[in-house]
Amino acid sequence: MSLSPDFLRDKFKGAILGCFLGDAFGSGFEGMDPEKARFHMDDLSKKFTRSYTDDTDMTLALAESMIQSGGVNPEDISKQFSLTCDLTRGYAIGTIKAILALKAGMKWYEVARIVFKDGSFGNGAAMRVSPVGLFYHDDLEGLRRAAVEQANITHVHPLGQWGAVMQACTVGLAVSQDPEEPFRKEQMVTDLREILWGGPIEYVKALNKIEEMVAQGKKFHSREIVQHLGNGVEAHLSVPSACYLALMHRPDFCDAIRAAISLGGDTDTIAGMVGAIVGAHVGEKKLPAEWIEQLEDGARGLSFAKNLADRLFEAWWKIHQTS
Ligand code: F2R
Ligand code: MG
Ligand code: MG
Repeated sequence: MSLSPDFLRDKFKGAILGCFLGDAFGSGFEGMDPEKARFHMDDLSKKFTRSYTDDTDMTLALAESMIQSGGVNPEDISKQFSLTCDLTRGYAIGTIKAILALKAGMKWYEVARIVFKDGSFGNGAAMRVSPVGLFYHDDLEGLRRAAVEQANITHVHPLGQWGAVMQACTVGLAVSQDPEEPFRKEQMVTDLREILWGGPIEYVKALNKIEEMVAQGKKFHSREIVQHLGNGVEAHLSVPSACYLALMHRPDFCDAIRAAISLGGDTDTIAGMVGAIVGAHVGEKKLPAEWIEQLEDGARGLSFAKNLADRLFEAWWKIHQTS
């Protein structure tokens, strides 16, 4: 499959804005139980400025560093985190402490066990990883390495690392797919299984469950999705749900985000991950304009994010034109 450079650029923008949209529209529901989240679903059609949280904040920081470095460089990423991450944007404790330590001058390889001695299995490394999925979409082995390397700054627990691998890979596979061609969900699960080979059993079990659910051909109710795949802040209880929802609901972006929010729990993060995957599949032009116009602008808002996605594509293109 060969996609035109213009379409690939549109897909890079689709993934970054898709994450921004899912995060900003999902954040008002974070921590609700599924029934309450579904009850408030009409709030999505109200119009007001929607702010982003840590999910987008870290995604933008990671993309910025990758543009500067031409790929993943943990030392540079940690500098970027300490420079631009805004800890007032709903960060969780493990990542807050790691970034504060970076700001205080500790090295990137010293900060990931400050709060949790075995490392964090939160979904923080997965929620920010879409730039890796974009940049390495044509090199899945490189993608796996890069996803773990960027995770290691804050999330050295295998569940945290491999959650980032699963999310990055799903974004990467979505970039490579032509949305005009028939979408083979089963093939996507097979590809994911291959890349997650050797990882924690939790992801193998989740993929088996996703395969079983996909094979039934119906869209499961949110209650069943939570029961089978989770809606938590833990990477292994949120990344599989995001992956399943994106597989089942693409190419309808709004439908996919609504389904993610209706799970309750970690809604900004699951919707952000779903948004990145579906956005990578369909591209920016297919994202809902009436939702995009509600996103906050300003120093690191909508215009900044669009420009950054463009520059990430340029950085990728520069390497691929000359290789
Ligand atoms: N922080 C939140 N939500 C809280 C409410 C925010 C509020 N609305 C506000 O505005 O202030 N959301 C964000 O955090 C999640 C990503 O978390 P991350 O970056 O992985 O952080 P952390 O602390 O490393 O892990 C999250 C929690 O998971 C549990 N945990 C992780 N590893 C553990 C271990 N080894 N042992 C025990 N527990 C572990 C802890 O409860 C961590 O705090 C996203 O939802 C993002 O949106
Ligand atoms: Mg958040
Ligand atoms: Mg969250």
